[in-house]
Amino acid sequence: MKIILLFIATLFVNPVFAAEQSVTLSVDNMTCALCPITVKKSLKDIEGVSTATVSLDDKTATIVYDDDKTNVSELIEATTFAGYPSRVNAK
Ligand SMILES: [Cu+2]
Repeated sequence: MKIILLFIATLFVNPVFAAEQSVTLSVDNMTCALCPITVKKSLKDIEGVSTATVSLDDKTATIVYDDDKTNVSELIEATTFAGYPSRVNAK
C-alpha cells in the first residue's frame, strides 16, 4: 500500500501532495559497528531527512524524509558518496 501511495505521490508533483515519506535502502560495504554510524550521518546531513535508522545486521537504512526537500536519488547519492552504495530495498 505504501508503495502505491509513493507511486501516486510521484505522479502528481504537486506541493499539496508533499509529505513525509519513508524508504528502505539496501546498503553495501557495511562491515563493522562504525559503518552504520557513517551511513546514518551521511543521511542525516541531508536537508529534509528527519530520521535515519541503519541496521548493520540487515544491511539496510530506513529513512523518513520530506519529499518536498529531498528524494530517494539524493539519499542514495549521499550513502554512495560516503562509501556505501545503496539501492531501494525491493522487500
Ligand atoms: Cu565499518
